[in-house]
Amino acid sequence: MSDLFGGQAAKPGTSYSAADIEVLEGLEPVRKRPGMYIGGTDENALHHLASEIIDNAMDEAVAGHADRIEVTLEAGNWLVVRDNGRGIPVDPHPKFPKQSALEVILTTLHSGGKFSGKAYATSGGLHGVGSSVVNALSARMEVEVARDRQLFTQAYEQGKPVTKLLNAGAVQNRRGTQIRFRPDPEIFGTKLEFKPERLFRFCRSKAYLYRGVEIRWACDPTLIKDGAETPAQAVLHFPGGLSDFLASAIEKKTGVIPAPWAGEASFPDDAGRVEWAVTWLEDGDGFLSTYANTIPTPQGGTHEAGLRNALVKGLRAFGELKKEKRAEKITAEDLLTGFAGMLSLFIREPQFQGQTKDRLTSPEAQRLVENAMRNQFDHWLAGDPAVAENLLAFCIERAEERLRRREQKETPRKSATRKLRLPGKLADCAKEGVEGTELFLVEGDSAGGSAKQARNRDTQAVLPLRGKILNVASASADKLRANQELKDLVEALGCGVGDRFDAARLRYGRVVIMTDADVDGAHIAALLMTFFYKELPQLVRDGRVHLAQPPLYRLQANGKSIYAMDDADKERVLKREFKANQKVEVSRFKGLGEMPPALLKETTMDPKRRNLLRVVLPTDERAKTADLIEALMGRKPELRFRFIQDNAAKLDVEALDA
Ligand code: 28G
Repeated sequence: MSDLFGGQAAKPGTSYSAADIEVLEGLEPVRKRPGMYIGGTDENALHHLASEIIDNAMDEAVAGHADRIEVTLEAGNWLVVRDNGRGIPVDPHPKFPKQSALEVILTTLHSGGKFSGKAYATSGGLHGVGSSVVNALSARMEVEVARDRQLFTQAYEQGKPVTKLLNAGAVQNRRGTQIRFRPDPEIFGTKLEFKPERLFRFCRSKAYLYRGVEIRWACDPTLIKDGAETPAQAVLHFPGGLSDFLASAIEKKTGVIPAPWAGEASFPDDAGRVEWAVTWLEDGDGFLSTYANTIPTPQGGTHEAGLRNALVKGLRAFGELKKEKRAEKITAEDLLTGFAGMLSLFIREPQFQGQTKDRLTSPEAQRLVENAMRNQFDHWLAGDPAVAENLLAFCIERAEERLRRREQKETPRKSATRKLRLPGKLADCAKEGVEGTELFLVEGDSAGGSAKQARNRDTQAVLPLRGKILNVASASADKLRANQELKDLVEALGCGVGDRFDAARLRYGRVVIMTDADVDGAHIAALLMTFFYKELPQLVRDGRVHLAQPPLYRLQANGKSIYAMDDADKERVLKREFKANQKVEVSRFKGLGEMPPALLKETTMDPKRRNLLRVVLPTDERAKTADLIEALMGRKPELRFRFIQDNAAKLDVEALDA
């Protein structure tokens, strides 16, 4: 064997045959060439030791035998990992009756896989294989096994037993394995130490990936340098699993769909299961993190291919159903732009490629994942067609963008002369042309985020404007032109202002001013109306400028909810819609940004259900104009608000049947 596999001496006192070769090798090659086993001797390699041991404990949990793992970092670079699983068997090993199974596991190298090009996989059935490597590279390792109400202990140094397997007596409420070890400074040098934040993050991601486990983290407080980031103690348990993980990863970024799509499925014949949580982000970079038996697979692999196929095929089929021909263009690339997703696969013996194990190669994974996800994706798309159509439009947009880019590369400079410049904050609609399209002007990024989620992205574009725009009534033309928010607005509209106004270049059929239902919102609406009135009167004359009417109150009683625009409206609704003695719950919306997107859509943006007001020029234009400007720009915001309300009812705006 030594001659066959790297010149190692065979383990003394053992007889071997070809069939035994895989399990017979001692640990000498690990200490001689650590890089071959843990990828080097640097900080990453050091942390590899921790992940091997924690992964073994995770294996025991994922297999359903443990539900708690404790990870403790002690001063002096000691790491302690304990699980409440079955405990590594301690009975004599069938092949080497003089040694316990525990000792064989901790002192022999499963080398066959290594040299045949497969990784020595830890997680996924090859229980305890990595722990011998860790043992070999540890100055000392102390193992405790609680099994059959007995506690067993044994210690090793540099991979060699320094005590016998000892029976430490009876234990009542304990079962499982504990491994306490200190990496060998002869291998890693005297300066390298475990980093609390790295270990903590690792533990947290494991807890997210397997909701069936609780990980108790503890760390000697003197080791923590970044106090705020890494706690000295934590109980990590996430019943929401991947959904929680995704939510923590995307933080508050706006999704194209109102909530991530999450699901799980078990494969037939006990072949394992898959979990996922995915969404698409309005802006910012996406990511796709995949795992097999909680091991990260940054290079993807067969499970990832399954996810891609399920999503592309599912979305294209949905497009076909909706008679949307453009859906045919969608590729996986379009779907994964802005995509934020996690996929976690559990199968019995996952195969990984290469020593770094960062790609899954198990061929069956693709079909299993694709079938499970495709089935549920179809249901999900059918379950909420409005959301699905939005997603479809988003992906079509990406596909057309990609095709446009390619075309531009292929026909250089031809069409570049009349290139359209659009503001970065604009979330444009997919549909081109004026017919049926709308531009919503909203105040601030928060309301902008809600509006982007609530819109129909095929026909509705959103432009968030920051803060109060310039007071248009008093600003000079130069100052007007220099104002970034107004510049963005004009750019988005495409039609130019003043002498350069060209109605033919207008990019939307309607402009909708959508501000909060409060005094500040009314002021901004007034400023914008004045801007249109002064700088783009043609749009007003053509009846293209509108006011949205977001509700200020929700009135609820006995499962009935009605929305009210303002205080007066609230009183009216209370009288008209509810009985005098009825207890009505009244909630006030703080602003559009606080409103759930579904509600914003339902009450304010959905053409089928909203009430838009159209801004029109006063009938007696000359007489009213001065009044209008005066009232809009007066000192008291209340006055402006009243003006808008009054005129919404009477002169300057008229109700519109959308
Ligand atoms: C604390 C830190 C890391 C572990 C177990 C449990 C078993 C085991 C580990 O068996 C040998 C080879 C295949 C069965 C399995 C116990 C079956 C029955 C185990 C760990 C025997 C390895 N009873 N828990 N290894 N197998 N935890 N935690 O390493 O045939 S390793």
